[in-house]
Amino acid sequence: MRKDTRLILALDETDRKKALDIVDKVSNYIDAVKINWPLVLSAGPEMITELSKRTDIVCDFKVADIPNTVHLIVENAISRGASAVIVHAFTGEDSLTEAVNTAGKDAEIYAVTEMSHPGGKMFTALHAEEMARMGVKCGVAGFIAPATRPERVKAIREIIGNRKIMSPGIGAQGGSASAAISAGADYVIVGRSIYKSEDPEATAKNICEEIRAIL
Ligand code: OMP
Repeated sequence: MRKDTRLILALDETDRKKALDIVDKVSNYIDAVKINWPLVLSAGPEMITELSKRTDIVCDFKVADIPNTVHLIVENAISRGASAVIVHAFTGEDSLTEAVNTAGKDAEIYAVTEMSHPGGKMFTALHAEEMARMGVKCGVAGFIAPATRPERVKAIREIIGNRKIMSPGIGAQGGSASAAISAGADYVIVGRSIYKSEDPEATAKNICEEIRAIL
């Protein structure tokens, strides 16, 4: 995946036409579109293929299952055009290794360490460093770490060397793009602040400028 603007659009807009329109408006300002269940369930998995013709697609299926099921989901997402797939790390080494092996050279696997919402502190945060070390051992391309707690992005960065970090939780969840990038994130993931904005293009542009100013 390219690393140019460092902004990834979380396209959780469930209206297919509106979703495509937003991507058109912000396409100059994003490195990739992240697709999660809301859009896939409302507009169908064909959206992965359709959008992959315009930009890189991160399939955020937060896969959390036994290795065989992980294999089937990751393989399907990649065959539809995903450049990266997000999986949970708490499922353990065998499931994570299966995701990495399934992706091979065709796509990247990102593992969730600590979730960005308040509930993320209850369980995921307690094992985030351990999951990051396991992810490195399993050969994942990168990790998801919370922009709502930049100090935790920094902690994960110290463990994972030059593997990548995508950081969600900007704007609607209270985090800041520049703080996440300063803490060591490669990309910020932004959803509602852009797709619910009156002017998605201007909002995306502002976030890019905020990031560029600190690089
Ligand atoms: P907004 O809060 O609307 O910017 O959206 C954030 C996006 O990132 C959503 O698609 C979430 O599902 C996703 N996300 C988190 O918010 N927190 C996490 O800890 C992990 C993710 C993710 O894996 O992308």
